[in-house]
Amino acid sequence: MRRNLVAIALAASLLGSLAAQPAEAAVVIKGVSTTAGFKWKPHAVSVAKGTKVVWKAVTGTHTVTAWKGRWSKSTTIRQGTSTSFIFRRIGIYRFRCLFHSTLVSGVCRGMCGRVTVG
Ligand SMILES: [Cu+2]
Repeated sequence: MRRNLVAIALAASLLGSLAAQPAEAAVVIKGVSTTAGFKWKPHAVSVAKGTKVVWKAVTGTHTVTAWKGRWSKSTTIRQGTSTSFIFRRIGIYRFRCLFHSTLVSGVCRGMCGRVTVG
């Protein structure tokens, strides 16, 4: 009986600490126009597990399209709108804009980016 009470108290404190966690911190990657064409700024970010990454189309219309890593996403964002993804697993995730990048022999050029989750 006493053991059960300890287990219940432990579970309650664990739940309490989970509930006290703040919402996932967000990292913002912006789709912008540069003299070298449209780019993601920053084009590479390193984040902790559980981080929400937000892509915002500041200038132009873009897609956030996964092309490498264990994830699936292809979302079009019109100027002024955004999309997001919460990265819950360690890994390297590459994305690109289908309108403003090329993918040739596994090399992305143009509007390409990378999220490293560690
Ligand atoms: Cu684009």
